[in-house]
Amino acid sequence: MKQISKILFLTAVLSMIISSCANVNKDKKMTDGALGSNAAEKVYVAPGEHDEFYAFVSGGFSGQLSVYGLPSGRLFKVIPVFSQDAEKAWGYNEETKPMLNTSYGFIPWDDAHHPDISQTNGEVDGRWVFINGNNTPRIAKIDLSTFETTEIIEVPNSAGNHSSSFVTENTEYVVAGTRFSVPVPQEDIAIKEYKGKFKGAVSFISVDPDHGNMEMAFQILLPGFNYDLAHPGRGASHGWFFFTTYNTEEANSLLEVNASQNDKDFIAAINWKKAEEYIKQGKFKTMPANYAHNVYDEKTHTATSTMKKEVKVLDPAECPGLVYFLPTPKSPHGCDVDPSGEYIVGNGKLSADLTVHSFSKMIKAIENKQFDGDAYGIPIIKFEDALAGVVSQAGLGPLHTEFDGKGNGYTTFFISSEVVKWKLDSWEVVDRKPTYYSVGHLMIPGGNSRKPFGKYVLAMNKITKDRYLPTGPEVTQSAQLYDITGEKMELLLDFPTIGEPHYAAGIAADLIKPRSKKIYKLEENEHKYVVKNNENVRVERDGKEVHVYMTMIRSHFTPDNIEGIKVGDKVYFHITNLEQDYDVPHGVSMIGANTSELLIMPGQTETFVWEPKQVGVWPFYCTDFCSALHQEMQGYVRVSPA
Ligand code: CUK
Ligand code: CUA
Repeated sequence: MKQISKILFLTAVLSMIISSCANVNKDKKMTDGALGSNAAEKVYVAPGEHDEFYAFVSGGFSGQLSVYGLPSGRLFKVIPVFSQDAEKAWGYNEETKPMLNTSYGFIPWDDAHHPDISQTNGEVDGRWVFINGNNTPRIAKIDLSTFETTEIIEVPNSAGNHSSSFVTENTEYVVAGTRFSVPVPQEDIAIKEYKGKFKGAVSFISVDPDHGNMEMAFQILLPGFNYDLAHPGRGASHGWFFFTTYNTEEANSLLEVNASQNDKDFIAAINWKKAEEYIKQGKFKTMPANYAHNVYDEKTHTATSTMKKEVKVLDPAECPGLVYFLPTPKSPHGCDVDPSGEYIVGNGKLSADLTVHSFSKMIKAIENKQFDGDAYGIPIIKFEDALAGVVSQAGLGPLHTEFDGKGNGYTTFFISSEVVKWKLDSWEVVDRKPTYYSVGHLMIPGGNSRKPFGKYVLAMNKITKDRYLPTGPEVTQSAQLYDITGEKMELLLDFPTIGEPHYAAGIAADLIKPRSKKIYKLEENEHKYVVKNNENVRVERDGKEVHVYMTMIRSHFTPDNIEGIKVGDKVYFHITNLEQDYDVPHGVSMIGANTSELLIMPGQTETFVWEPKQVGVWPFYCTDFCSALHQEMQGYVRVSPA
């Protein structure tokens, strides 16, 4: 009986999807009419003026993070994180290659989903933004004084690093979770042995409050469910972390009949302060684990990769009070905590309702030991005992919720393609607006914190269809900006995004701007191959290896005529940009070098490798139009027979 109603429900869902695609043109007319007359004025940022907010939008399968201004939707920068980027030589030059090292070798790609900005006292502080790589599990940190990726840590015992990267309210930890449970440690076993044998791990990566240095503090080994999304507690619930799960059936094949049988899956509530106590008491196991920890050092302008060998692991069955399960209907996806920390919203993606759990009721139920059995020794709290309320019949296919700090929640509905505004405490729906089309995440700047800037919501859509000029079979994905200052939301703007925008993090520009207009000081440059003036430029040979110590300044290279290079040599060009003015980079590129060009910032040193294959005289030149004499910025290398 349960099976049949499940199948009927899915059929209904599928027909909704099909009909929503068929309604594309009808919907479009609706939006044209629905656009407020002063929408243009509200997003217009006059030439020379600055946007009010930064938005960091994940690039999904592009592996990058892009930086937009809001409300204008202007794209400022694409930060390469889990990708090679020819524009910045990221992953091409000798300095940054180690950043993409993993226990599987050099992996210059990943699938980046969830950025989250560091917080102090529960408010976004604009120091760092973290983002997860899903595929080869990693967490990266981007320094918001340089907008460069400065640290990447691999996550062992994990696969499909999806419920990541979210920070606690003083950035004590950035947290990662596994989507795919796997054998831990990995072993060669039959896949149908999944149930009971496969495990999920959630990872608490500590962040040093002064310098941001990350470290794998500990992992908690959980039953073999899929840990999909996560959110930290805040305020009263600070010290807890919440993860949605699906496939609590522990099916090894997620055909609908296998994995969606249970009417309710769980939100795992993890008491990480308790975990810290258990770690202090030595209640952990040390497990062997291979994972890379890569750090970019600003002084030496160079990354180093270290391979780590073990990790501390806690087992909830041996640590009472560490983990509880909150039953949550219909395969929950998003897991969102409101600014007060009292409400935990679980969005069942096969549901029309949102389930809101109460943190204080959960604590009471724990104190009174009102449990409904356990799963692998983890107590299950009775659904009704922690329930705060239900936002019912709100739409179809709820995914994610954000908050405006004024008592409202905003939830995306993928299947019915809309953003729905509802009231905390009364749980009534007060507004809904269509998205174009099939929205995934949404973002209110500061929406993950105790103090959201409740002015705009940005919806990130999975399907674009007819919204832009067509560009062949591949159509750009898009974001849409809504004004949420009034009772009703108002659609203001569409803008295209890069890759697939899964999630974004936003912050008032004033919290970042003052620190980010920095330059690298030449006198502080400790690169191994720096030259700080033209007296020290030179070419040094060590067997077949040649090191060229070169400088660049408007508008010439020194030296610019290099001889004595032979076919079969491996030539390292170490080039220092001697400029000390803001915004005067120079580029360099060499014919036949497959290492991309280098774009070198004032005061910085970078290195590329060239392995000449043919005798002759070969030019190199500056790739960045730097002065009226940019076209004069060139040189030659003479290559003689071996
Ligand atoms: S997401 Cu990663 S599948 Cu809803 Cu956070 Cu798009
Ligand atoms: Cu330097 Cu163009």
